[in-house]
Amino acid sequence: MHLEAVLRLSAHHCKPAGLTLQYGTAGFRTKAEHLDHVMYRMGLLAVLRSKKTKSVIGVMVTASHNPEEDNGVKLVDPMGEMLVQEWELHATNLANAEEHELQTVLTNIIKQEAISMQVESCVAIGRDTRPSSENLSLAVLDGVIALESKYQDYGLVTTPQLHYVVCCRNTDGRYGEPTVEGYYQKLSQAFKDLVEQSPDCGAEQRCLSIDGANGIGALKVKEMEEHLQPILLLQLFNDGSKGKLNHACGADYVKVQQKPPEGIDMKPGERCCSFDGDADRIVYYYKDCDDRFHLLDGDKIATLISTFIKGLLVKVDLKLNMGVVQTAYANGSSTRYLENIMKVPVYCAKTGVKHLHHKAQEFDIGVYFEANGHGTVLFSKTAEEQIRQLTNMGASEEIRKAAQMLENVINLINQTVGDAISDMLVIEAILFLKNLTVQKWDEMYTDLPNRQLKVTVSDRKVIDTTDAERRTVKPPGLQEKIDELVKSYNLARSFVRPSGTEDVVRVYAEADTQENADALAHAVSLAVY
Ligand code: NG1
Ligand code: ZN
Repeated sequence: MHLEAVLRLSAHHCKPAGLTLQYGTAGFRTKAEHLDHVMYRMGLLAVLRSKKTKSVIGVMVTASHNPEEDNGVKLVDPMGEMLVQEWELHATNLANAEEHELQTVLTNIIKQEAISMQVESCVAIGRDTRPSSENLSLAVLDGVIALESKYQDYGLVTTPQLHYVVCCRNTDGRYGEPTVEGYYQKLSQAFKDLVEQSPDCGAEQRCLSIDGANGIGALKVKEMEEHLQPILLLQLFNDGSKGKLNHACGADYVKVQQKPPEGIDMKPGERCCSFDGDADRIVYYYKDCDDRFHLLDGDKIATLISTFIKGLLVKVDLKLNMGVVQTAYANGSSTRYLENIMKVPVYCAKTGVKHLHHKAQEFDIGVYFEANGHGTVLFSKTAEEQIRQLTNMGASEEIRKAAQMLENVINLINQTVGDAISDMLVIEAILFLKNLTVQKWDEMYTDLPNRQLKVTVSDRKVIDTTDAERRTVKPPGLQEKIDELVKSYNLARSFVRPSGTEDVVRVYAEADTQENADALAHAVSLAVY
């Protein structure tokens, strides 16, 4: 193996001795100044992964909803999914190798994975709008160049757009044209086809206010806007021209703080939504006439979408099984509504999109959403084929129409990963078709009041969980304490888990009133501390 170029270029991206990081649910994520060497090495790893899979591999530079000073990097696998678990370990080993160990660690990965270095490779690179992202993506590029690989730099893109182009590149364009323009074309066409049959609605119903979190999503919505007119009239706030990325705005802020972002002009009853910093999450909200804030989070989105799809499935009379996948953070009311009223099976997965994605793949139609607004719908090959067949030769006009709508949903939803823009268009289309206001959608069920808190502890790893993170097994006695506290409240539920992206323990509690949810969360925090 000739790795001289790798070692020579690595001298420009030296690892600070002793610094260790872990490839977690969101890839690597930390302060931007600690990431240069990680980026270079992820460039190297992407090339190896590309050679191993004989496919284009994506590298996205972003830290999503985290503060502007942070950054991060994620690898995207051939079909646009997250990097496979076994390679997360390679990523961690490579990122943590001291300079003098780099050659050995790299050679070990090549050997262990039996990678033939002669195989061609190609890496697709994208980045968000953080000030640090451009230089960090150049460091990724250096790694790619060091291994003499082909690459394409897509520049400023949302995370889901990069997942989309990677999937297109590896499926000979069957998923779509592998460009950002191709993404706009595919989505806007599917959106228009889907809403074609909606009742004529007034201008008010066609207006949507978007909080772009001062990030890449804002930029891309501006680019896409003209494709959606005149059906959808978008008003963009926090477009990045003034404010700081994710600062007092964006989907995470709105969800965790349970209040509107700063910088948005909200009138009573108006439909608003917030993207996060890399536009893979979305939450909706509105203010009622009494100035009360109402949040429609990932659970409400999952409910809206699965109800709509289920309705169409009944019409086409296909025996396709549909399941909804949530995490422990899903509001208890949403789970009860889906199971008891909608009669849809619901599953709980561990936090982190890859866990939900894998579970959702077990169904013909798998709807998955994290409460924070990250999610999508997956259609199996069988489901897609059966639906497509009916669009050509449905037994009746009604069946053909319903099948056509399902096909439009398939084209509109970004099946590779949660996507704020794509999810927004699916939601908007359903609201148009069903002639639903945001208030009516909100009334599907009433969320139980809930509270999320963070607790800083000396070592969050002392907490170990089971049952999709709903119960702790370590430290001894903690679960018993939580059980005891939960007993003293009505409709209560609480759990704690170590965060995968921050050095904190997260506490979640829900109960019959906000005061009780707050009190329970507080009491559980003290038990953790
Ligand atoms: P952690 O920090 O492990 O809680 C957070 C989100 C996840 C997911 C990841 C990746 C919550 C409670 N957790 O994970 O849902 O989005 O970040 O970005 O929202
Ligand atoms: Zn994100």
